[in-house]
Amino acid sequence: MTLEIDVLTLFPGMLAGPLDESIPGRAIARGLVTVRVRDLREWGIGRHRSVDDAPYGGGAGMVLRPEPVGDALDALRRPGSTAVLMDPAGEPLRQSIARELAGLEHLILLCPRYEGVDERVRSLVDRELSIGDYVLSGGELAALVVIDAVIRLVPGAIEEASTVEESFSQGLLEYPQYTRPAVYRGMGVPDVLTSGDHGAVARWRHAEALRRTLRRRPDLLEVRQLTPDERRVVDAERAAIDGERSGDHVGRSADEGAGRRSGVDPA
Ligand code: JCQ
Repeated sequence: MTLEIDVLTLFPGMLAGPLDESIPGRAIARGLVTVRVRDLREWGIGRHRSVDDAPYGGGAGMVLRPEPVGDALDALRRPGSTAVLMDPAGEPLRQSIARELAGLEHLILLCPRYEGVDERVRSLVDRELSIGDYVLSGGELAALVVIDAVIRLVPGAIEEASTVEESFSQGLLEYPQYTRPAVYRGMGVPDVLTSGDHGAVARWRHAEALRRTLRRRPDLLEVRQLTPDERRVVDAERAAIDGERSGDHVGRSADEGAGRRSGVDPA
């Protein structure tokens, strides 16, 4: 069972490099995944293979016409295909969506260019995905993000344990990791990690993941049912955070200065 991905783009050259490298490159070389990049202009209209036009009602820029997209999807679709439009107005990509897509047989990723797509294109696809609240010049980089997130979940692409243990599988941010040297620029390594007590290491890592998630992404904890042990860790950390805010706190916690302070984007 191999996952097939067709990418529809006006800039096929943007996809090749990243897919040749690292985990995607190896998964493709092993035949676990097939990625075909197709030039949308193959389905362009007329002698000039036109794919875009000015917006009805006026305004700046050009809009992707529906016919090339419709014809391309007609050519590539089969029973069991899922067509995805990359779009900042789409559903935000999450690990659970990547998991869903990794279980499909055939994925078609449509990469828009220009100021957007004719609204009727939306009726031609199965879902619309965003990779974040910013505008890209086109959908290619967004499609690469989807492909990367999906490929590493295909069985055999990476060591199974790494995707199971992974933070987002558990709905938490990652715990801190350390490697050699034991002291770097005066900064040591937590003693528990060199204690040889595997149970203590596992408990510490889980507590650190909870603390970090509370400080940096409290929204992730709101949608998570905590065990009594987890509750205790989170309550203690919340008390520590309150202490830091009330002013008597001196020094920096490990997570200070690295993440969001208010949750409001000042831009
Ligand atoms: C995806 N976050 C940003 C670019 C217009 C559908 O209209 C457009 C789509 C794109 C490509 O997608 C993104 C994106 N997630 O820019 C312009």
